[in-house]
Amino acid sequence: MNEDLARALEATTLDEDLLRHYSLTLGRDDNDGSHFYLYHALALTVRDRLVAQWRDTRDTYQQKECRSINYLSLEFLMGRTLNNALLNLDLELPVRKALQSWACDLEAVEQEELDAGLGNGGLGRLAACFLDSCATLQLPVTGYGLRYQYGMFHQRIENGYQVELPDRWLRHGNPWEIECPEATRRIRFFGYSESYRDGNGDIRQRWVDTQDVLAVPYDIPIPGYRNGTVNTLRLWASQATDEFDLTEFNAGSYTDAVAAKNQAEQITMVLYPNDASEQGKSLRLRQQYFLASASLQDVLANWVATAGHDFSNFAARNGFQLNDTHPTVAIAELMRLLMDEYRVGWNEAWVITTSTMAYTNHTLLPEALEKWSVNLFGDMLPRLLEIIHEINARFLSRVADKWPGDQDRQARMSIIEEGDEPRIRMAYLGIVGSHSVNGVAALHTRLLTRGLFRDFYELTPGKFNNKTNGVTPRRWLAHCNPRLSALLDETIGRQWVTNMDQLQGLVDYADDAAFAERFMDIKQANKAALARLVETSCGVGFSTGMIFDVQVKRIHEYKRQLLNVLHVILLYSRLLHNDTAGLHPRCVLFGGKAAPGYAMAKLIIKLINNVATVINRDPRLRDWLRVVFVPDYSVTTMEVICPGTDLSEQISTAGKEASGTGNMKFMMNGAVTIGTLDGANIEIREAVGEDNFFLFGLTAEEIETRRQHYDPEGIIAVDQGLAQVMQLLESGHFNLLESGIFAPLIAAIRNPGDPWMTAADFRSYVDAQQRVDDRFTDRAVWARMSILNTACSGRFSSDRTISEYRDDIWYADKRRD
Ligand code: 26W
Repeated sequence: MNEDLARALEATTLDEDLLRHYSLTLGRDDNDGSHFYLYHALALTVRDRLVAQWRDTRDTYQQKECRSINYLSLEFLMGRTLNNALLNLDLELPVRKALQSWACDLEAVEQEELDAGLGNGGLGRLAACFLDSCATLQLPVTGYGLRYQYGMFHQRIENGYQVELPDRWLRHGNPWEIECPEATRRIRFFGYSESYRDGNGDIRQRWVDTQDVLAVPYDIPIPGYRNGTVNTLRLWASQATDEFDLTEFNAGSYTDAVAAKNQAEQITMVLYPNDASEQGKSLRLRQQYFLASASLQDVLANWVATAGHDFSNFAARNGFQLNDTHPTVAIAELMRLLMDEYRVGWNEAWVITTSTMAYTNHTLLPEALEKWSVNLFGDMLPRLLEIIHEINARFLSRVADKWPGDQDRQARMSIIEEGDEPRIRMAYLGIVGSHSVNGVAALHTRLLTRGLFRDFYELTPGKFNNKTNGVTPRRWLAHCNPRLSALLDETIGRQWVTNMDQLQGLVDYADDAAFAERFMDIKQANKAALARLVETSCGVGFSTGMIFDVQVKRIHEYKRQLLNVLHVILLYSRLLHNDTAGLHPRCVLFGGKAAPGYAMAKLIIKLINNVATVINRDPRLRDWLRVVFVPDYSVTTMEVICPGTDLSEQISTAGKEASGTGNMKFMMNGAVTIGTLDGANIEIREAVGEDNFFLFGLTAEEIETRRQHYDPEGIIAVDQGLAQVMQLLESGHFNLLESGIFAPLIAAIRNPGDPWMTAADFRSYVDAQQRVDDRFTDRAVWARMSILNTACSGRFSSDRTISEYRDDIWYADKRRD
């Protein structure tokens, strides 16, 4: 960076810059003290400092000629930016000082920022954590996503039901983004593919008579932790072209023509709020192709600008990580661009594609596996369909070579699923077109290679690998839990922020009474902060002496919020009978959004709220049990929730949760997990030791065996507690004014075909909860477990995960096939 610029941006000029942005950039009176404009002025002040480092980072990467990785994702669940930027740039203290003269505290200013909620849940937040780790590890990784006008909907609860409200997060502008119109790309849709003879007499394909849309990039800086590196998140916005409506202009219908622009600008209007169920909507395919094509054109244009049309080194210098199947159309699009736009032959294009693409799978649920109707796909992307057919034909001949005559296997492995309505299996396209396929936790990867992707594993075992998820310790410990952070700094030094293995040093303090006391005081203060959030958002008082028992995540049957509710009802019933033997008082907190079209998930929310109402209004239970559903769960609310949690609920049916990442955030902040042997829970338990984890439930294998003769009626008949719970539910006790509304939930529990087997794990869950009460009652015992959870959470830093992507996938010398 040039020295004058560097000096100008030092923290000492912060006051002046803040005032300048407030009064000049934003044109406000410097004494009106608006928190809103102060937030904007502060964001611009901080952004100036990021921009300066941004250029340096680009120069450094260019000089080093390193391999650039492009992380393609339909979701980036970023949350707020200001707090994270202040932490990573080490600007918190100077900013606090600068704000003194405005008679305003930083926390109040931070509240002005709306979350960038451009994601549904785990997959989107993982992408955000990964960007933080890549910048911190100084890896040249660019995030590519969509600039949705409307992010994840806001949730309100009315009469216990979820109501969705639009999230117009850009309504006041976004001070963190920089528009780059000079890098606008043109995206084609519809039309048809034709062959023609080019100037050299070669027969080639071209895609003509298309309807085009422009992709305009907006860049957001991603700072590493105090290392001068600033990476980029590039989000594309759709914009109509001008010629788009030429014919209508000429016909004189000016207003109709302008109105028609809407169509094009629809593409990036809204994030699809479906977590784990695929709906086959054509607008969604348009989003996927729009992202894939714009991002690939961007990378190729940059390549051609320096290397010309020589692609021999392209794969050595570029890689793409596909976040689930959502952007896998990129595989066919890269083939098209190389062949049709840059005259590369099929074989060379295929080598380039397969050695640059890598695919991450995030779910085993069949309903989440994307399959696009061949008809719909062929209408919208005719040239890409041709390419996919060709990829498939060549692939199936490889399958035939390996297993001659095995027709079944060919049909099973075909990228095109045959049937009345043939469909493209996007996961298979992802596997065939990539050099690496990974799952997100050890169990998940094993289930992929033994189950869902078994045939592919048998064909190319070297492609498959595991990358257990992680979360960034900057946001999920240093920022969200400043009290604990300070204690860690004092006890083991500050290195842990970028080297989480250092937390192991806390093991020595697990039995140190004085340390435990301080650790627990911090938990107490964080519980008080969480109690304030609960009071403001739900009007229910949480007392910090009680166990804070928390389940926050998307609402889904497989995650079994229902099992948690059944336990709450059991406690309620015991308390009504004055049966308090061995019980410790509890506050049970739920939070999470249901996909708007997912009726069962919405009904689970209603049940939680109705049960909460009955319990919270009963004065006899006041000191024993409180239940809330915190509305509008988000990244920002999690930042208050996880530091104040004692017990982390990770209770999915074994084999269904690919990894989970909330489980890791809770663990870092000293919560103890009650959980099944599912996803990363298994690795969490291994890391912390079985004594410091409340295990229950059937294993993934046992679930599959039990399924064949699952008999919930039999289970209920012999389990008094469960019978009592079902009796209360079925009597209408929680829905006196709304007769019968919970019938579908009751039927699901009693159904021998219940895929989530809630009743099967009930008794084991209740027993584990009893062990929680026993342990919690002894403060020293709980403190020890809690400290050990933080101490052993190092493995779940996304820095560890990203180092593995770097070593095994992005910079592995040997490309796999
Ligand atoms: C096409 C509809 C759709 C939308 C989102 C299908 C599937 C998804 C995602 C795969 C759902 C998701 O977020 N999966 C979660 O990914 C996390 C990060 O790897 C894991 O920790 C969670 O276990 C997994 O459910």
